[in-house]
Amino acid sequence: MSLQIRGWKHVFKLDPARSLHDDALERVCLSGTDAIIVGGSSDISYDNTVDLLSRIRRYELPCVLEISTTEAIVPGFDLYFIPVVLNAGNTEWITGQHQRALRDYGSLLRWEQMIPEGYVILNENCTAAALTEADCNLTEQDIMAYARMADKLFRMPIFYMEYSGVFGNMEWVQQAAKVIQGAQLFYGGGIDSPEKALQASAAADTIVVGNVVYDNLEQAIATVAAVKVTL
Ligand code: 1GP
Repeated sequence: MSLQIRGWKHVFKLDPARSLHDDALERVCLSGTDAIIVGGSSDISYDNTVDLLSRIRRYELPCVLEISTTEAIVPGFDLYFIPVVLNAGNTEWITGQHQRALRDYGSLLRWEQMIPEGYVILNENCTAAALTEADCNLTEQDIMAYARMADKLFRMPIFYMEYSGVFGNMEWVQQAAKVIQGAQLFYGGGIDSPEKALQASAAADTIVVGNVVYDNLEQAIATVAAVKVTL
């Protein structure tokens, strides 16, 4: 199937390792969001990923797996996002795991479903930063260089500014949007209200809303309408 991510303004990211009641999942899936990304940084297993996919599949919206461990590559998603952490200190997260996965499964993959993400992790206190040993001590110039690296040098379809857990520097997101020509700019981190959703959406092409789904469902659902009224 050919699924267009280009028009996505808002996506929810759900963590297979965290529990979400059926009623809450229904509200998320019927919220009007453009898609669900399934992903997380710790305790992701094949079983909890299959379980969450099968529950999301009761609804019609697109469902993407953001692969964070080769042990939990579950068939049946619409698309697979492959993070390449450009500022990782540990090369496992740039090409290490990717090379091994391709060595083992490369001939079996349906390439039209695989979408690489040029990732820059910008919150030094998040789990993903610790895991990847990311260098988060970056200037605006450093970040713009990563934006160009993803967009121009590697021609990745997505450049993802990841502030997971905190609301980031929107001026930097706006600057990245100016620098990028072909890639789709994803922003994620700390969007916990319609106001922040609107701000982030003004800067990035696609906003990713995660934690607030678990912390305050009403606010999470309200982020969708905030973005949709800007359409
Ligand atoms: C995390 O970018 C997402 O990968 C969303 O971040 O959980 O802070 O909303 P939050």
